[in-house]
Amino acid sequence: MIDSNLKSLINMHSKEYFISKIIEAVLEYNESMVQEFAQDALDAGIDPVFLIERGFSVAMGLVGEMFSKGEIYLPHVIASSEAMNAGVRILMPSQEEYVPVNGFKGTIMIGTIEGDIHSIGKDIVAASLRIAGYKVIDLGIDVHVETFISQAMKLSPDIIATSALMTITMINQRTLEEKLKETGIRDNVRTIVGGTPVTPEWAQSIGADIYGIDATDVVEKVNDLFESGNIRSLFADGNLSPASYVTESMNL
Ligand code: B12
Repeated sequence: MIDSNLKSLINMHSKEYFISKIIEAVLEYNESMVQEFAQDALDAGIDPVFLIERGFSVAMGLVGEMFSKGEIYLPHVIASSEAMNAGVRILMPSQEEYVPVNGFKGTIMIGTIEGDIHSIGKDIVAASLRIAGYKVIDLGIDVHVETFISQAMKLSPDIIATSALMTITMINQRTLEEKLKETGIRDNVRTIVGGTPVTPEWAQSIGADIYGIDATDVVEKVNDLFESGNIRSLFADGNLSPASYVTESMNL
């Protein structure tokens, strides 16, 4: 029988092995290799959120740096993000066929904020939240503040999460906070903000409830929120139909 120290040593090494292989395969834009290693890592019992954060996210961070330095070009960014998405699909049961045994822990509406088309970080956060047991309604990129408001009123998420990758688009996270207040639904929903230029100070200054630095951080904070029972729902008002709750992930 393998003693527990040896077991954790083996697990640690296989984790490092799979992480390095996943990063390598994404950097080589090799979708089938990415999928193969993602499946093998899952079979070896490695936590999918760990694989996303330490594997896919790190790989895409490297791609971002190389792109910024002019070492690679847009087609390479697209090819590596397609390889990442292929791997993430292996880790993540598709929302259509997947309902956790005990039901979803909650519903999170996510999108890249108005004016901003960066999708990679948002996709990583959305995938991690799905794997963690949340129903994720992904509104896509360049999501107008008005769309967040109208979809929130229709679909009653517990949380609205926005991604901003540019300083000029962060401003729209503030506009969203203001519009949520104006429309009278701010008290019934929690907000999360993230993305490279976003800071805890920014989150606090605009009145967002949570700042998330990355996918692991946001999953931890959202779990804490739900476990503490400190969550408000639009249903509490009794003026929104739970029937609207069944809509699946969407790309507008
Ligand atoms: C790839 C990329 C692109 C790709 C995007 C492809 C895609 N499908 O997303 C393309 C080429 C299309 C692009 C376009 C542009 N880009 Co660009 N892009 C990048 C780049 C190189 C990488 C971003 C990335 O994907 N990183 C990898 C992911 C994994 O990291 P991430 O996004 O930070 O996400 C993590 C965290 O931030 C966090 N997170 C992210 N979202 C959320 C949300 C929530 C709720 C939470 C909790 C956490 C969270 O968790 C994620 C996982 O850990 C960055 C530079 C860089 N090195 O960051 C520039 C960058 C963001 N781009 C920039 C610019 C200016 C542009 C353009 C305006 C360029 C142009 N002149 O046309 C356009 C944007 C047009 C528009 N209207 O949006 C600037 C922004 C500058 C600024 N601070 O304002 C940057 C910083 C480059 C630079 N140094 O100038 N870009």
